[in-house]
Amino acid sequence: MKHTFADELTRNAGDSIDLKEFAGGIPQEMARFPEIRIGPWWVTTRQSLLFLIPLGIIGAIVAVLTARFLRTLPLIQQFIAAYPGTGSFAPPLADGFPLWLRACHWLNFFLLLFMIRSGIQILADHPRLYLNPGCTPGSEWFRLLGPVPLDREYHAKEDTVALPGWLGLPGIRHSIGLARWWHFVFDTLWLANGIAVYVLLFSTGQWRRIVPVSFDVIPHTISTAIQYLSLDFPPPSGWLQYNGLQLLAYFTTVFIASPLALITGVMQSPAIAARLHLATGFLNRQVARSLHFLVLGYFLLFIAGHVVMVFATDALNNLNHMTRGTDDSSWTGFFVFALIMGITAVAWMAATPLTLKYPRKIQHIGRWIIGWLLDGIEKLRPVSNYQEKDISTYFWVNGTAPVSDEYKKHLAERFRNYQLNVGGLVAKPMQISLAQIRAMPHFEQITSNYCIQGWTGIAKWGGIRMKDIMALVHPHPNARYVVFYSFAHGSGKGHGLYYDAHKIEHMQHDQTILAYEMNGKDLPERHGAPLRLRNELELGFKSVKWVQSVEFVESFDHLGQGEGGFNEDYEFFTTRNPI
Ligand SMILES: Nc1nc2c(c(=O)[nH]1)N[C@H]1C(S)=C(S)[C@@H](COP(=O)(O)O)O[C@H]1N2
Ligand SMILES: [Mo]
Repeated sequence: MKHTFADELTRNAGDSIDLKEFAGGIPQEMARFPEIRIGPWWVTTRQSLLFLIPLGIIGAIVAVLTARFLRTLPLIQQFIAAYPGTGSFAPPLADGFPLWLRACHWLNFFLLLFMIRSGIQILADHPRLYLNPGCTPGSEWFRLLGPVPLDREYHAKEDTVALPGWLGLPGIRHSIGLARWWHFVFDTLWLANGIAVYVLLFSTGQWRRIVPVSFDVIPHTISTAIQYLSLDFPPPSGWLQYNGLQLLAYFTTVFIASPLALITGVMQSPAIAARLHLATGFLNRQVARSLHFLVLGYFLLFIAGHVVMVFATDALNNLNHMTRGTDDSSWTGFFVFALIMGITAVAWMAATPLTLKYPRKIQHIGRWIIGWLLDGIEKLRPVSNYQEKDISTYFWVNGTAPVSDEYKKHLAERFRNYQLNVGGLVAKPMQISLAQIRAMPHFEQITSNYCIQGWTGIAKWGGIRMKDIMALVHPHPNARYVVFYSFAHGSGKGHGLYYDAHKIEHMQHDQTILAYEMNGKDLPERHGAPLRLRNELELGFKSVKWVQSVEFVESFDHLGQGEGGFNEDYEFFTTRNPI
């Protein structure tokens, strides 16, 4: 080999974030207020969601006036007398709120806050929501910035937005790597808490609070809704049984919205989608992202309504229920609540500054907590192959093309003198020309690229299997990872080459290929000519473009910052990316 590629990676570049360099030094452009597309296609307009404010106010006034009018009607009065709110659908419990329930409730609240903040940050990395798997510009139904410029090559990283640091976690542009650690670690804790709640609900009888056992829940719910809306509330009953509206709100939150959040989250995983064939149709990642976002909307509405009702109806009593587990109206519960809020506020304010100050720690703590989970999902085998008709018309681009003279020369010569280096822990290191590569067995696959940022695109890739390369070079038994080095530099100044390490097991999969064709034509420069990797189990960023060298190694600790790839080193991404 001419030189070692490891030398072209910067060592000891530090573990901090310098905004002038981070993510290529993109300026901190803020997100716009959300815009949605409304109307059928011939009159489609984009409207800022601000229109919901006057609409909400008018709607609320109309609803209250209607409910008040209804309550003057004898028929409705009889109905409310017959169905006051509580009934046989929820027989009263023997006791109030046990300690486990109160503890799980507050833990759930705490975890949700950080899941929501990091979740919005993840959205800000590709702040558009679509229903089609190709993410065609202009087809998004929701966005946090203006239209995609179509008159020039536009990179997905330019399509990120910043958020205020108190809202997003950690706020700055393209901080998705760090946001994902928060999101996934807190998701996992939330899931564990949720499983505990399910088990305890059903083993203690507390499930009767929130699961209706008879259909009279429906008239009681209608009745309670009219009573609340008329601002003449039904009598409080929450200590031993909830009224219909409360019960259904909690039931929806615990048994519908929460599982839906989990399912629509997991459906966005490249590994699971590549295993279950989810890239097209109604289960595609863009539908999952959209639903995941709508579940967030539900949670925000629920939290707002829940908090308003706690305070609008016998607040001190409610706070004692959920803090001390007593049914009285002393101020003690309020003070316990204030303490919980104080702790939460401190954590809230500290999360962004600490994340920006110690990003490497966040990455390592996150990996320590959930690394095993990612490792497990990575054991799946990709099997999905889509059809020609599924190929996306537009395909987003990420990463800046190589600027080296060497690459430019190859490009000008149409890669006639290009040679792929394959070396490291192998019995027969090789340099293989593109002509030799083209003479090897050719495979095609139509698969979806899952960018970490959220976009997807389906393309037909043609090339050679990595396992055929391995059969030629004979890796040593101690080779555990395969490192792909690009001709291109990563986005930060002086950070060296773009590279990424893959598990050697993944190189044995039939769908792990080095592609030199895209959609039946020579691979275009912007998509990685002359060769790019496709590992269908992993997020897009691991599929290195403009590959110049492949190295078999036992460990990647000595490469770059030792995290397993350019984005792992400088953008604090996960090394394992099946999700
Ligand atoms: N050398 C190099 N390879 C790269 C990148 C890059 O920045 N540099 N970006 C990655 C990312 S983030 C994604 S999602 C895919 C996108 O592939 P595409 O640009 O062909 O759509 O390429 C990956 N390969
Ligand atoms: Mo990506």
